[in-house]
Amino acid sequence: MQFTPALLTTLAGRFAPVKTPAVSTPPAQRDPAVAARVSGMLTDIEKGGLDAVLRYAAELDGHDGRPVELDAETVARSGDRLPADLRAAIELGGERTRAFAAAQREHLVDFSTELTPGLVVGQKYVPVGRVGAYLPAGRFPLTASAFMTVGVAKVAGVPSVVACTPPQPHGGANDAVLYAAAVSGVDRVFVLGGVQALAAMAFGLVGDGPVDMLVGAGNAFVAEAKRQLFGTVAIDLLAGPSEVAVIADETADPVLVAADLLGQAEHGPNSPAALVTTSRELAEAVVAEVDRQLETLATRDIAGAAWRDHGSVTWAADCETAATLMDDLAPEHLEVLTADDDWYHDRLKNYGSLFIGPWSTVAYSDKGMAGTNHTLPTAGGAKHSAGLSVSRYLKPLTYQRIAREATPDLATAVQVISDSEGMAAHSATATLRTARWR
Ligand code: HSO
Ligand code: ZN
Repeated sequence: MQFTPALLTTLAGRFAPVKTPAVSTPPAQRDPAVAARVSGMLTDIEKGGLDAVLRYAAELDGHDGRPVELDAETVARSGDRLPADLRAAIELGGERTRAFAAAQREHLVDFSTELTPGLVVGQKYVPVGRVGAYLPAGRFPLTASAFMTVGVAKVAGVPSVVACTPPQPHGGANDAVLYAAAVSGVDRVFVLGGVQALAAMAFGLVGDGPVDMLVGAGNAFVAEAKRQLFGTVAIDLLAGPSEVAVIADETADPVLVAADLLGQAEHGPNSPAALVTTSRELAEAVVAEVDRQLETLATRDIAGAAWRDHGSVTWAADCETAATLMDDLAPEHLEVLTADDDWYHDRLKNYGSLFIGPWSTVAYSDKGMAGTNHTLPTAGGAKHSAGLSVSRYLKPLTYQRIAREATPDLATAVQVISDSEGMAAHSATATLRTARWR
């Protein structure tokens, strides 16, 4: 996350860097080597079918020849293999995510309206038919991902939701990920990882037929596979390294601010974390506090590298400058800890999801307990897109029911435009109706 140079010129004198990232260029979003490798794999799999999928699974993930589909019993009973408190937490997250998605669904209403006498047009929401969810389980399993992808698709009414999740060292799936998928209502689960998993779902080599949409985050290869399959299928979004940003003033607690910055820096060494603050004292306190917390953090190797290379602290002269800077970053997650959080809520335009006040922390949403979706745009994508939500699985299909009485209004204008374009057949569809209406 870096500020646009032109913006910084405009704001000259109204901001000052307090801690800058050690790495000044953002990590490459499109690595040609990754793109070429993924393209080769997709072509192989499209030609070679399931055999090619299994060959890649053996080569890359040590697949041992067992069936890749888990039987329904293994999925349904996955919770039995978990500690009771984890099982309960997963059930709670699944239910919260479902409840928020259901509330969103209620606000998507079918409607029709009569634009002019006899011209009735409308829209109705219809779910896509088949969704393929990728449930990552790499460095960290990200248990809640299934709520966001599988669970929300089910709330939208998607009839078939299949999931792929990479094999663990024992050859099977991660049980917590599996149970999250089970409580989310998954229809079928396959133990397949990476590009071969996405290709298998997109080409219909596993599941109930080719999926219409691929969702879920993964590593750079998974993101590249989604990019290349886009068009053949729809995708949710292309997620890069997870990000966090915080706007804080002199009323914020530096201990909480530092903890929340490290909370996402932990995702990986490329994860950006940015603080913009109107208080120089808070800026200094947070820089010191991050270093202090890193000393004892179990994941300090990752979070510390991320903070050093991609962490930033910026002082802003006033709240308007802070908001302008933050809208330029357009972070995936944004926390506001200030004396006037509502002002920021009104003013800010670019973020994946907003966390208002010191009691709202990103991890609550990350783990599904806030109910909101954690599949959110990164790398500035919040300037043009929102995160995954129930609406993404629903197509607003339009229709028109036009009565005889509306003919003069429509046909004459359509005839004139069609004739001016030289499109005689279009024109005829209108003139024929005018003749019959008379
Ligand atoms: N921050 C990730 C989601 C997540 N983090 C789940 C931890 N668990 C993408 O928003
Ligand atoms: Zn996270």
